[in-house]
Amino acid sequence: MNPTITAFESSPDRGRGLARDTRIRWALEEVGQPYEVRLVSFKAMRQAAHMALHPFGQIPTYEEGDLRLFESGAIVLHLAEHHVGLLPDDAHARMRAIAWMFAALNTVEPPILERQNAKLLERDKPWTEQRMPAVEDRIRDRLHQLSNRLGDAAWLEGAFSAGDLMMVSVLLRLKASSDMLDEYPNLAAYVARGEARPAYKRAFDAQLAVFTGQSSTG
Ligand SMILES: N[C@@H](CCC(=O)N[C@@H](CS)C(=O)NCC(=O)O)C(=O)O
Repeated sequence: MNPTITAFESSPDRGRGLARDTRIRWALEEVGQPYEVRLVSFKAMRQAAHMALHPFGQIPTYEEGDLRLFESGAIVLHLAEHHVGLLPDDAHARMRAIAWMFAALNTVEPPILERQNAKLLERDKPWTEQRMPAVEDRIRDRLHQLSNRLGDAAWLEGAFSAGDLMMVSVLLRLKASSDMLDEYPNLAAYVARGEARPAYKRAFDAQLAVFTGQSSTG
């Protein structure tokens, strides 16, 4: 039986790939694991059946046999641990790739989300315009440091890993709403390399198909 993930029935980003089911689909595509998708409405996300799967009433979730998971990082890590292709064999290299997953979610994504929330949820507040330069500087600090670390390498730790999958996913959120990434050509190229991966393209197309109504296979 294939694993089942949840995704928005009606994605607020209109299929631009920013909802976090995209990163799960991408990981599934990278490892060649077919999957099912259960689409959920905002109403259903708050109902008991979904809340039992996800304590915060969000997507994505992941069901495989009697395993139930939430949090995109935990789901991608589970997939990477149980399939070949997203984590190196060497124990230290493997942990470094996992550290990059945490860095993406815990160090790079928060300032990007702060900006997004300010733009989307607080744009009418008097303080938003005033504090935006500081919010964007916090993103630039992280981009600058990440850019220095990546240098002219293709990926963060040797071969493409779950760490890159997560970092590219997080940077795509910034790319969708700002030109800031273009200030760091090696990061812009890094993200483009991620987007060019056939597995990413399949994942993107599958989530877009939910919005356009075209059939897709997971
Ligand atoms: N930290 C969680 C965040 C999950 C999350 O924010 N999901 C969004 C979609 S990308 C969601 O369900 N938003 C609707 C809501 O919070 O009501 C993860 O990485 O899975």
